[in-house]
Amino acid sequence: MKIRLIEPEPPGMHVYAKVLLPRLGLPIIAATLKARGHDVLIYNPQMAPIDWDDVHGADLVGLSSTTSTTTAAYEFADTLRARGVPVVLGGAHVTFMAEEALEHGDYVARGEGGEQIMLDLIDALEGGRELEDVTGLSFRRDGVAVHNPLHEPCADLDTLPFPDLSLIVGHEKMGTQPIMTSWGCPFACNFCSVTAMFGRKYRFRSAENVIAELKEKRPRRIFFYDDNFAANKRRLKRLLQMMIDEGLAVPWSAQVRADVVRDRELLDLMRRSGCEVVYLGLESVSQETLDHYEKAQTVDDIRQAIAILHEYDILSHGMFVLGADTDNVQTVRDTVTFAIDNHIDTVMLNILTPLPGTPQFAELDAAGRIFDKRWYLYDAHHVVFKPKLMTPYELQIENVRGYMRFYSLRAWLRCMFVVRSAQKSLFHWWGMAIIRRWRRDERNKAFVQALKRMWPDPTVPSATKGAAIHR
Ligand code: B12
Ligand code: SF4
Repeated sequence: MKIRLIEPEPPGMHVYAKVLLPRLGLPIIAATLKARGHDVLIYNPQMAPIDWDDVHGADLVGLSSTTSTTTAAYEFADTLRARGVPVVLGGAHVTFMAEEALEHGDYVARGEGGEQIMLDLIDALEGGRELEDVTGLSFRRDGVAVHNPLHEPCADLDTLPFPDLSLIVGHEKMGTQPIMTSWGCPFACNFCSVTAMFGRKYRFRSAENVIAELKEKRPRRIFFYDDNFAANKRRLKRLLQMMIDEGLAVPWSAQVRADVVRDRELLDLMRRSGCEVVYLGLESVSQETLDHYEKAQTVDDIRQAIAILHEYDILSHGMFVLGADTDNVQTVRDTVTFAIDNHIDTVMLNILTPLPGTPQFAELDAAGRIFDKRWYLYDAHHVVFKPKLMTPYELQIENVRGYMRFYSLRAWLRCMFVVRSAQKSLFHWWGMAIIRRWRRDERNKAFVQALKRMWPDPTVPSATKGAAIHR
């Protein structure tokens, strides 16, 4: 069968807008389908334009999206369906919004196990089984939505094929190789959809299996996609030691929690195996907010983590989430001051974004506090809900001001001439450019003005005021 897979481009200007990092769902699916003899290619418009003539000739098109890219995925699905090309949608957003997705695609793959769902769906389309027997699939039968039970979580990740990135058209442009060594996360932060999607049970590939992938791909630089790379420190130490022993140590980065610094032996191995940057889910510098997010982390943990990482010459990228019910304007300002004072190397000041499938979404939606459901705005750069202790407009402008303050010209000059770190200077330059372009963008200007019109008076508690912009 001729199958084409597409991951739409993220909308608008974003810190990660130009980062060539595909999600690994489609490359795993593509590897599986290719092994069964199917003609399969992946389009990722960030790497190369979509060849629509090619896609229109496919027997089946698979679209993968997150919440912010789902608007584009739906547009593609509408066009393809109008031409009679069968479409299946998958990914985190449609898993939790299957009824909505069925208005655009013929089928929806929910949860994990996308590779098996595709094989079973193809079998069903070829008459080998009923659609009702495709685990994890949603579809319409006589106009009525049918949601089959979900797949069991994959018990042995070593059984999955290595993601085949070479099937992405334009993959040669990728400098950093994405590698995922574990799925799921033992924590349960209430704004995060990882545990709803992949569960709280932390599952990992064997070190041998990861080493085999590294030997096959020989990456020059790695981004370990794990949600929490150091959730099991013993297994990570073994993996890193093997990377060193096998001559596979290359510059790498990964997402970890602040608690990674509690183990000096691990930090030493991280550095020796090539760790350059860690992405720290710091979330907040207000203890009240950290507790509200159920983060199981203290402000002191954060302070200590950054200082210790610097001792090991590892850059820290601090990811914050702003806009909790316990946050006010001052909290946002304090966060930026904290980041500057503690020399966090780079930051992301994510605006709290209620992602479908999370407890946060359920709570805010039930309270009628989500005023904008244009999904392309769900990129953590736009306020789409009513915060409790400030207006949406205040949160939005404080966020932009916070970025401007952190990524200031003065800070960049300091990186260049005082800290003298080429890498840090480059990241700062990038941060400065992005936030300025974000502000200049006409759609963003209009969005901010609309918030200002709706919530002109900051003294009125926002959770009780304002109507929906768009549904
Ligand atoms: C790597 C990563 C990134 C990278 C690259 C992301 C990219 N290209 O989109 C970077 C760092 C750039 C990034 C940025 C962001 N990310 Co991110 N990211 C991830 C991460 C850690 C791994 C993605 C991955 O490869 N997963 C592994 C593969 C196997 O999973 P998968 O692609 O979902 O595929 C499985 C199923 O979904 C299904 N499937 C998927 N597609 C399809 C299609 C078909 C046809 C079928 C049948 C099945 C199927 O099959 C697969 C399993 O078998 C995930 C967390 C996670 N564990 O997934 C978050 C995640 C995707 N990110 C998320 C978010 C919110 C963001 C940001 C908006 C905010 C932020 N955290 O900075 C930005 C957005 C950037 C932008 N420009 O839009 C959310 C998305 C949730 C949602 N509902 O949309 C996630 C799930 C994490 C979370 N906190 O909940 N991210
Ligand atoms: S934010 Fe990070 S630590 Fe919290 S549940 Fe999500 S992946 Fe786990």
